[in-house]
Amino acid sequence: MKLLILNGPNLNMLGIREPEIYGTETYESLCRKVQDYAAAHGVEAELYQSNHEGDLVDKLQAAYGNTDGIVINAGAYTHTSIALYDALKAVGIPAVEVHISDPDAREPFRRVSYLRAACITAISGHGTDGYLEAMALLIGDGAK
Ligand code: CA2
Repeated sequence: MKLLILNGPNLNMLGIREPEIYGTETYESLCRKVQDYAAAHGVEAELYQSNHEGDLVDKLQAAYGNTDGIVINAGAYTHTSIALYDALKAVGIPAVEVHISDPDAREPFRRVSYLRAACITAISGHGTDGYLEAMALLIGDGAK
């Protein structure tokens, strides 16, 4: 089984600023955590981060036909991107939306997600553990 873990703009800044919102873990340690979890569950995980909307669309399209599940934290594009919604619908791969913080408890403009309707579910406010919860859901073993 192959999973794509897609991260959008500014998530490469994890652990560098705003630790009160996003915690102290860096993007590199998130990658390690995801890879360790994948190895422990016998699945392949590819991680990709981009600050560019079109790159994220390209990566989703490239997953078509070779990927079994997608974990997507599209960052601020969550709240703006019809292109990412269309790409998720186009590839038709089961996807889970993840947010480290709880966008619903923050500024009103974060309460809209364009991606939610193209995903099985959304996991928010569980820190980086949310990525593992999303992987567990896609793997189907309910493990954490
Ligand atoms: O809570 C999340 O995971 C978000 O997707 C993060 C996005 C934000 O726009 C969404 O509303 C919620 C922002 C990612 C920015 O990450 C930073 C990390 C460290 C320092 C500054 C930004």
